[in-house]
Amino acid sequence: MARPFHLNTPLLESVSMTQRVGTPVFLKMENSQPSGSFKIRGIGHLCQQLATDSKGVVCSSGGNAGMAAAYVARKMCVPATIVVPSSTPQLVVQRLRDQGATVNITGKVWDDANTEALRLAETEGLTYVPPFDHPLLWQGHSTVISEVAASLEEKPGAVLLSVGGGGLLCGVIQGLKDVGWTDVPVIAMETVGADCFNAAVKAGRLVTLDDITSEAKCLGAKTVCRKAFEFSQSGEISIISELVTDQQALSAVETFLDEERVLVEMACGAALAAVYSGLLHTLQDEGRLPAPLGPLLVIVCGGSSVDMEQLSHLKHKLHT
Ligand code: PLV
Repeated sequence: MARPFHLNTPLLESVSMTQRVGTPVFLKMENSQPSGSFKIRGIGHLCQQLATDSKGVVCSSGGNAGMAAAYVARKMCVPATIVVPSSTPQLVVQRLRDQGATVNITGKVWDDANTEALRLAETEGLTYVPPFDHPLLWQGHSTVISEVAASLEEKPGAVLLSVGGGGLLCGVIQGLKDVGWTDVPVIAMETVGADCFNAAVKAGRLVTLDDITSEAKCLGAKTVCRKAFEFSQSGEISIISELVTDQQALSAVETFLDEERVLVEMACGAALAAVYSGLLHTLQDEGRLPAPLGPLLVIVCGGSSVDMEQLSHLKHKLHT
């Protein structure tokens, strides 16, 4: 089998988060992947399976799936077209171009960009790379858990992650099943206004949001993938779906920068906010999470849609 494009990322114990949560907290540092996020695990795997003889790949993205597709395509010497919505910050467009990709800006939200990517795949004969809805992506993402299982001595008490279209969630659940950790609950975080998974869980069916009103644009799919919804219904693994505000997600990004010296984007801040906002304690008080909780595994999903300028722009916009 070809060598994967992703790296085995560091698993760091966070002293400050451990103090806050009162249980050991381990950070899986997916921000240190070559493309800046976990997305390269699934997209690298998918492209190795589907794009070896491709005349080009086309990926619709809020940013990070595109970064992964552009990186992988460059390594495979295949041209990449990345379709992003107009909400994508200029800094991401530039970073995609720096990876050698052609950037196509279409529509207002990811769903619009995806329609265009599917059209291009059809008319130009390009290989379509979905950002979150494909079994090969989930298989690639599942390696994040097998890596943890190989290095963490104790089974985690819970896994904390962010949900956009649900690809990471599906991959983590697959990984938990692969290593036999099916009794480990997953805390699935979204922001208000990019909450397609939470809406589906509440309604008991797939829900398409009218619009994406959150600034966490990389969580901004209007409909979660069917597999993620099915996992929430099957009860094979307990999934706790929770929301934070944009302000909480942004403030988590800042606290993480101060305390861990790592800059991540708001999509990742949504998961981190569960620690900093005290949500985990609330879940324990409500009996929805065990107390005491074993080690908490946080998937630090990362993201490239952030720099100091973007951070101050968001602070200004959200009045934090
Ligand atoms: N971002 C996707 C989907 O956007 C993208 O195209 O990049 N954390 C970060 C930093 C992300 O970029 C994403 C997804 C997620 C978390 C959520 O992952 P998902 O979509 O697999 O649930 C619209």
